[in-house]
Amino acid sequence: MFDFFKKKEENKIQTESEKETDEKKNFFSLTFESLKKTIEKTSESLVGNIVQKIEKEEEFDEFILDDMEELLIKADLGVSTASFIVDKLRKKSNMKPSQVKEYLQQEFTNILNAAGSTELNYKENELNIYFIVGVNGAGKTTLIGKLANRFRQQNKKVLVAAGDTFRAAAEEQLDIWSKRAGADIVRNDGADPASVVFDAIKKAKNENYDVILVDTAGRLQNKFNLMQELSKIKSVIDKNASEALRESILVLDANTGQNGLSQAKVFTECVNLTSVALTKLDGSAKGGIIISIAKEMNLPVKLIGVGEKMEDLKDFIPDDFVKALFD
Ligand SMILES: Nc1nc2c(ncn2[C@@H]2O[C@H](COP(=O)(O)OP(=O)(O)O)[C@@H](O)[C@H]2O)c(=O)[nH]1
Ligand SMILES: [Mg+2]
Repeated sequence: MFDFFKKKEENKIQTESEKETDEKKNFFSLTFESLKKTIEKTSESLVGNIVQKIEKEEEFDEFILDDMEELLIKADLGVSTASFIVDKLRKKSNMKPSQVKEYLQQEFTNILNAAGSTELNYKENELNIYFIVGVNGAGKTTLIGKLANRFRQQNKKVLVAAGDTFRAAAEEQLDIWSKRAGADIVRNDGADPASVVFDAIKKAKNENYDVILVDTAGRLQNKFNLMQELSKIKSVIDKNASEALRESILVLDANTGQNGLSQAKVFTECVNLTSVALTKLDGSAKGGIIISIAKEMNLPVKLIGVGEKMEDLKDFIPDDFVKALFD
């Protein structure tokens, strides 16, 4: 009798903590159903089309393997990742086309896991600096607004550094996002971005901030200047906050696919990137790029943008992503 009640009590506690996990999941990561919906089109091009076509064949011959490689490239996996996957398959002489789905699922999982932990770096009671880079329009400023909101929800003290000083409108936009999120901002219209970051570090240290989010410009038209600007910001952080935890995030628009990826390679030259945030995954058919980023840039995708609203930033969880792709 007593045991019975005890058990019931335990069950109740478990259910409440499960509920809490679910609520957290809604805020930080997508539920399985919404993830499935978000990557519906990607799943169709990356899995549906390929599996449907290959699965019904008798044996893997060169013709079918070539076909499969082409379909993978079309689904934005990129030439080198597609041929890596197909070459490996070519060597597995006992594999049948009916197993193509399991094979792809396993390969995608392996590639994503090999790119490293997808958890956003954060250290309690330290200064955490997020250095956000990427081409114009990729979604940097929006990402900063969403990240500011996320850290504020966790009661962190957040400072935003307006390092895109080229367009006044850019700082205005950042100002609006920061206020909405309840974060403070350091801006100095028209000033050198590196000096804005310098001021932000000083303020953050004096006033005990937990987080600095550094916004930057992304004008690829003047590549040399942009790279110099970013290198300068990087050395300001190196010199003035070497002890801070740093995450350097490349922001990529999912819809730009392979083209975006090759553009983005210039950023690896001057910023020590630690991760990628893939934006505009909502409705995109080109989400296959995630596999390509992991394989070719050897960087984990840590965050995904799934809409224009403040809460539309989610953690990227490889196992969930692959499961939803193949479901
Ligand atoms: N649908 C969708 N739109 C987004 C997402 N992230 C950013 N955007 C939109 O993309 C456009 C460019 O974003 P912005 O942050 O200004 O890019 P930046 O030039 O890199 O700073 C804006 O219209 C944003 O609303 C996303 O995850 N989903
Ligand atoms: Mg911007």
